[in-house]
Amino acid sequence: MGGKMKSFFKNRLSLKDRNGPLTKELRLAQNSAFGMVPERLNPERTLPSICGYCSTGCQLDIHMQGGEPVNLSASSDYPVNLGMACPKGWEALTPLKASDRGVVPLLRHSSEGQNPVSWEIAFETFTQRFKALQQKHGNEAVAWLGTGQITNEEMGLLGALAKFGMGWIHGDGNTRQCMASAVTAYKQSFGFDAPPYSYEDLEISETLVFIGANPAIAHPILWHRVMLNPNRPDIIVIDPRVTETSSAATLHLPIRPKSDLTLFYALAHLMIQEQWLDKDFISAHTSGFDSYARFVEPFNLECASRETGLEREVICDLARRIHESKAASFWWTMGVNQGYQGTRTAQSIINLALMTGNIGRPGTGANSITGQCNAMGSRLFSNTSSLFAGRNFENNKDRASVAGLLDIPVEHVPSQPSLPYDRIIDAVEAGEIKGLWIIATNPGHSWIDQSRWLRLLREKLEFLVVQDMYYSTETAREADLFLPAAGWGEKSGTFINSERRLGVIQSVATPPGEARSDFEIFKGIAEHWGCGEMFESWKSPEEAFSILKKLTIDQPCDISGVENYDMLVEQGGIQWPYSQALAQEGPAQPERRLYEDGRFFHEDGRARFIFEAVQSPPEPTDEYYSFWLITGRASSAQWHTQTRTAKSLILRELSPQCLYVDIHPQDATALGIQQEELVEIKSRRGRVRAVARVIAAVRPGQIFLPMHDSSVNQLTHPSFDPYSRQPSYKACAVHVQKKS
Ligand SMILES: Nc1nc2c(c(=O)[nH]1)N[C@H]1C(S)=C(S)[C@@H](COP(=O)(O)OP(=O)(O)OC[C@H]3O[C@@H](n4cnc5c(=O)[nH]c(N)nc54)[C@H](O)[C@@H]3O)O[C@H]1N2
Ligand SMILES: Nc1nc2c(c(=O)[nH]1)N[C@H]1C(S)=C(S)[C@@H](COP(=O)(O)OP(=O)(O)OC[C@H]3O[C@@H](n4cnc5c(=O)[nH]c(N)nc54)[C@H](O)[C@@H]3O)O[C@H]1N2
Ligand code: SF4
Ligand SMILES: [Mo]
Repeated sequence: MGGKMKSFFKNRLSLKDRNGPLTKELRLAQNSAFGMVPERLNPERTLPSICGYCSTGCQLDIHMQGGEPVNLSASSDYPVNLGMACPKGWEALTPLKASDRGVVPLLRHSSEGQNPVSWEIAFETFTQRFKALQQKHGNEAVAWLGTGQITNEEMGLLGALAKFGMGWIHGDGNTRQCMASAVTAYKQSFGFDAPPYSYEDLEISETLVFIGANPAIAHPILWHRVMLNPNRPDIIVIDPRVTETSSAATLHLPIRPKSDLTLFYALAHLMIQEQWLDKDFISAHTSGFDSYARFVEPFNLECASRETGLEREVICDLARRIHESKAASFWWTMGVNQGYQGTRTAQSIINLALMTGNIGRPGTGANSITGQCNAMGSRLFSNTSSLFAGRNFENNKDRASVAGLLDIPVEHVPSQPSLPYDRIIDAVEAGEIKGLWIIATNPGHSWIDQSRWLRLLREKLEFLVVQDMYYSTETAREADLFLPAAGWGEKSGTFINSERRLGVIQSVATPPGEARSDFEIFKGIAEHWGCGEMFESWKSPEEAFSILKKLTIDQPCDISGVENYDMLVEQGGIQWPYSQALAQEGPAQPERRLYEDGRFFHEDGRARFIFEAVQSPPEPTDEYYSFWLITGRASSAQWHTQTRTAKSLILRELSPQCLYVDIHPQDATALGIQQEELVEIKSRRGRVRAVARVIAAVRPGQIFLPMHDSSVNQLTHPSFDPYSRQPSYKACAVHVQKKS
C-alpha cells in the first residue's frame, strides 16, 4: 500500500471505534459470516474482488482453499468500505451454487420447449437467425438490451462487436431504467456526464440533502459512511415516505410525489430573494443565471406549499439550512431519475448547487448516486447511447477517432445513435424490430408495464436470445435460444463505482457445466459471425482493458495512466480521470472530486442553468384510481428481480417472502382493511394481490409496493422523461380494495 493510502487509513476511525448504528439485519448477516472466518476455514490465500451488486463498489476478500472460494470478508484496507459489507456482499458467493444455473445452451424447437444443444449449434443458430433477419429486413431489424452489471471489458466488447462487427445500430441497456436522467442532466449542464464527488464528501459534508434516495437500504455502506461523519451533520431527506433513511434524518420533508421540481424552483426563488447566493461563483463559472432567476419568480412559497404539501416554514427552514451551511451536498437517486421530468428535476438540484457555490469543494456537490455495480462503466463503455468514452455517433470527428484507435474502417461506426429502450420496444410492437438479444437483465420482471412487454416478446419477436446465469428467469423462460453465462466470481474484469472508482473483480470459482463468461460468449459469436479478426486483439479481459484505456485518451474520463489490474488493486481502486500526465505526478490521491478549478466541460468552461415549465402527471389519480403508487427497494437483502438474492437462505430470512403493500391507517380504516389482510390493487394495465402492512410510513392516498415481486410492474404506467427516455416507475394511479 502506498504512503498516501497509509495516511488515509491512519486518519480514519478503526472499525471498533465506529459507532454507526448497525441495523439488525446487518448484524445478523455479519455474525453469520464472522463466525466462520478465519478460525474454522484458515484460508490458504485471499483474493480481493469488488462486490457484484450495488454501485457502492465495496471490496470483498475471497478466502480460498484448495483452489475453491470457501468464504469471504469485507476488505478493511479498501477506501470504499473500510471493513464493512452489507448482507448481499456477505452472501455474494451463495448464488453461484444455485440449482437453476444455466449449464448448457438451450434451443427452443417449436412445440417441444427448450432443449440442450452444444455451443457450436448455439453459435451457428445465433449467427444464422440474426443474419437472416438483417438480410431480409435490414440492420435496423435487430437490437440488443444490455446491462450495468457486466464488466467494462465485456461491455466494451459487446458494443464494438454488435455495432462495428455485426452491423447493428440499436442496442441499449437496463441503465436506461436507472441512470439516464442523471446522465442527460450532467451532459447538458456540465458538458460531460461527470458526477463531481468522492465518497469522502459523505463524511465531511456539513449538510447532506438526500432527494428521492433511500441509501440505508439501497447503498447501506454509503449510509454507514454518512454515520461516520464526525461533524454531526444536518441530514435532510426529501421523500414522500418515511424510510429507513428519513428515520435517521434531522429533517424529513414528506413531499407530495413528483413535486420536487416545484420545490427546487421555489427554493431557488427564495434564495435569490434573500440574496443567499454565491455571486462570484455564478459570474465566474456559470451561464444562464439571469434567465433562471426570471423563470423562478412565479414559484413563491404559496405555490410551493400548495404543490408539495409542505408547510411554508419547512421550505424556508430548508433554504436557511442550505444557506448557513459551509458545505452542503445534494444526493439523488431514483425518486428523481425515475420521473416523467427526471432530467429537469436533476438539473434543478444541480442549479441549486451552482447558485450556492456548493460544488468543487470538499463536502459539496450535486451528486447522483448510481445503482448497479457497473452502471458508471456502462455510461462510458457500452457504446449504446454514446459512442465509446462519452463521444457522439453523429460527430464525424468522434467516429473517425474511434475507428482510428480501433484500427477499423470508419464506415463500420454507425452515424446514428441507437433507439432508446422504450423505442426499441415500440419498434418490436410495430414489427420493425424482429430479433432481440438480452444480456444480464431480466425485463420480463423489471420493465415498466410488464404485461405489454411479455405479450410483445411472445407474439411479435421472431427470434429472442437471452444470456443469463439462470435459465429460470422470467425473461430466459421466453427465449428461443438461451446462453448460459458465468457470473460475478467466475470471471475477471473491472467495474466503476458511483464515485468514478475503477476496481478489479477476480475469477475465484469455475463456472458450472459449460457456462462461459460473457466475454468468451462474445468472442465465440465474433468467430462464428465471421468478424473474429476485428477482435483479435481483445484476447483477454486485461487486453481488452488496454483497448478501453486507449479509447479514453484526451476525453474527460481519461484512464490511460492506469497501467494494469495490479495497479488498481495496489492503489485501492483509482477514480477517473487518471491520465498519463496525472500518473507521472505519482499514485492517485485516494479521494478526488471534480470541478475544483470551477471549470466545467462545455467549451466556454461554464456550467449551465437549465430549466423548464412544470408538467402535470401523465396519469393523475381520479375517483376510481384514487391512490398514487410508489415502487422501489424494500430491503438491503433483496436485489431487483431476485434471481441471485433469493438463492440465499440468510437473505431470504432477512426479507419479506410475500408481496406486501404499505397503506396508511386512515385509508385502511376507510376501506375496512385490517393488518395482514389480502388486498387487491388494480391499475388500467393489470391487477396484483398483496398483504396489507398498515403503517403511517406512507401518506394517506399513497401506497408503496416493493419492486422485487415480479407482479408489480404489471401495474406501472409507461411514461418517460422526454430527454432521457427513463421510465417513470414511481408514478401511477391505482385502485385499492379489500380482497373479497
Ligand atoms: N438492496 C438493494 N440495493 C440496491 C438495489 C436493490 O435492488 N436492492 N438496486 C440498486 C439500483 S440499480 C438502484 S438504481 C438503486 C436505487 O436506490 P434508491 O433510489 O435509493 O431506491 P428506490 O427505493 O428505488 O427509490 C428511492 C426513494 O425514492 C422515493 N420517491 C418516490 N417518488 C418520489 C418523488 O416523487 N420524490 C422524491 N423526492 N422521492 C420519491 C421512494 O419513496 C424511495 O424511498 O439501488 C441500488 N441498490
Ligand atoms: N417498479 C419498478 N421497477 C423497476 C425499478 C423500480 O424502482 N420500480 N427500478 C429499475 C431499475 S433502477 C433497475 S436498475 C432495473 C433492474 O432490473 P434488471 O436488470 O432486470 O434486474 P436484475 O435482477 O438485476 O437482472 C439482472 C439479470 O442478469 C443476470 N446476471 C447477473 N450477473 C450476470 C452476468 O455476469 N452475466 C449474465 N449474462 N447475466 C447475469 C441475473 O441472473 C438477472 O437475471 O429494474 C428497474 N425496474
Ligand atoms: S453496499 Fe453494495 S457493494 Fe457494498 S457489499 Fe452491499 S451490495 Fe455490495
Ligand atoms: Mo438501477
